[in-house]
Formats: sequence, structure tokens, C-alpha cells
Amino acid sequence: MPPLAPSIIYFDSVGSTNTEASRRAMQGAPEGLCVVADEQTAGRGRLERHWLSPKGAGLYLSVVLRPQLAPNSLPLVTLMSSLAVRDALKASSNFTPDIKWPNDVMANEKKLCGILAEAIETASGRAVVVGIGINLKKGSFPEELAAVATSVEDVTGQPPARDRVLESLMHELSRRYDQLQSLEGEEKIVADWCAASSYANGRCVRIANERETFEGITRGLESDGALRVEAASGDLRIVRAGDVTAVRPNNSP
Ligand code: BT5
Repeated sequence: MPPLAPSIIYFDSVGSTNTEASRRAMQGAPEGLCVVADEQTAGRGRLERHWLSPKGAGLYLSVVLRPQLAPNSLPLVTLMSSLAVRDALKASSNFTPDIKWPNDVMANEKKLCGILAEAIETASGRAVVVGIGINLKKGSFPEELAAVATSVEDVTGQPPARDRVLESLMHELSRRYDQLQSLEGEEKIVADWCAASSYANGRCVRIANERETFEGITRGLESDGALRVEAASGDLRIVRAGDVTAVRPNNSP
């Protein structure tokens, strides 16, 4: 597998970097194409939710990937991206964030970064567009989200230089993507994700998805990245979609 060779296109303002990168992937863009914007006017989360992306406040980017993975392994692309963001912030901003299933990077139990991986069929085969939004500065989100959102500046006291974080992120993303597609790479991504996330094992959580809401205790991941949760009844539930909220904060050091 040749290493990912990122080529970056910058925009001052765009609706959504995921929409722009998907459009280019449909036109045949090779993997490694990365769309970065200073602001997004229609940044997207999962399930038609919005991602607030004020000008100059965060890092908003989308990368085109063309992974050679079985369809049921595609959720691992989101998990490897969370690991890459974590590693990149560790290297560029001197702190180690937490990661939460399925698509969040967290600090102090608040959301610092969201990831949106979308699979699309293109004339040159399946592509996955990985969108990453990282709150760099305090003004990255409105006051209404202050109870659940945070930024690198909130955590470290200093707004990081966007391009330093971007450079570090492209490096870590290439490394993790390579790892994911190597021999036993899927197992390694799952193991590294579990080791890096305080949510992986033994956390009391509430799971909410389109079908139901229930509480339980996390019991690690399946090999395809699904979350195992032991429900109050004792049944082991396998969760493939939804939102996870901690029922109690993490008290471990
Ligand atoms: C996500 O969705 O977390 C995926 C976010 C992906 C954003 C990137 S930015 C570059 C690329 N281009 C795009 O258009 N998208 C990607 P989800 O788990 O559904 O979370 C969405 C929820 O997060 C919203 O409903 C809000 O509650 C909250 N939210 C919105 N903006 C936020 C922000 N800046 N910081 C923290 N939380 C936010």
C-alpha cells in the first residue's frame, strides 16, 4: 500500500469541506486530497446536525480516502481518525485528549473535535471522505454549548497555530491509515483505541440511537469497531450507531 500523499486545497469560506471533498472525489480526486477551510457556513455533523465553524476559530478539513477494506470494517476509519487527532494534539499542543465512541475527541469530558466519515460510490470505486473539525480557539462554539464543548485554548491556555496542528494531523492520519490497512492493522487500531479511550471499558454510559435509549457499562469493542455495552439486565449489547453520554464522570486519575 503506497503511503498517503496529502495534497491540500485551501478555502477562505466553504459550505462544508465534506461536501466539497465529496464533489471532488466524485470527479476522480485521488486519495490524499485534503480540503481545508477558514470557515464553514454549513458545516455538518451526523444525522443532519450542524457543526459550528466560525472563521479562524478552528481547523476544518476533509480528506479523501480510498481504503481497501471490507465494507463492514469501514467504521474503523472513524476510530483510526480519532486516534490520529489524539496523536496530533499530543504532538502539536502538548496534551493528550480522550476519545469517545464513535466519533468524538474530548478534553475534560467535553467535545473538542468531531469526525464525520462518509462513504460514497465514485466512478473510480468507493471513497470515504473523513471530515474533522477541531475547536482551536475559545470562540469556536457559542455559549449555549459551553457545558458540552471545549477548545484547545480552553485546555492549554493558548490558541495553537492552525497550520502546526494541520501538519501534525496529516502526518498522524497517514501513519494510522497505513497501520489500518497493514497486516493485523484492524486489530491494532481496535486495541490502540481501547487503550486510549476512558470510555472503552467499565464506563457507565447512556446510549441513544434512532431505535432506543438505554444505560449500561462499556465492555470494549468488537473487531469491526462496534461498542459492547452490558445492559442492566446483564445482556451484552452490540451498538453500531448512536450517541454515548457518560452517566457519571470518570474518576480514574
Ligand atoms: C460530529 O457530529 O461531531 C461530526 C462533526 C464533523 C465536523 C467536520 S468539520 C470539517 C468537515 N466538514 C463538515 O461539514 N463536517 C466535518 P455529531 O456527533 O453528530 O455532533 C454534532 C453535534 O455537536 C451538534 O448537534 C452540536 O450539539 C455539537 N456541536 C456543533 N458544533 C460544535 C462545535 N464547534 N464544538 C463542539 N460541539 C459542537
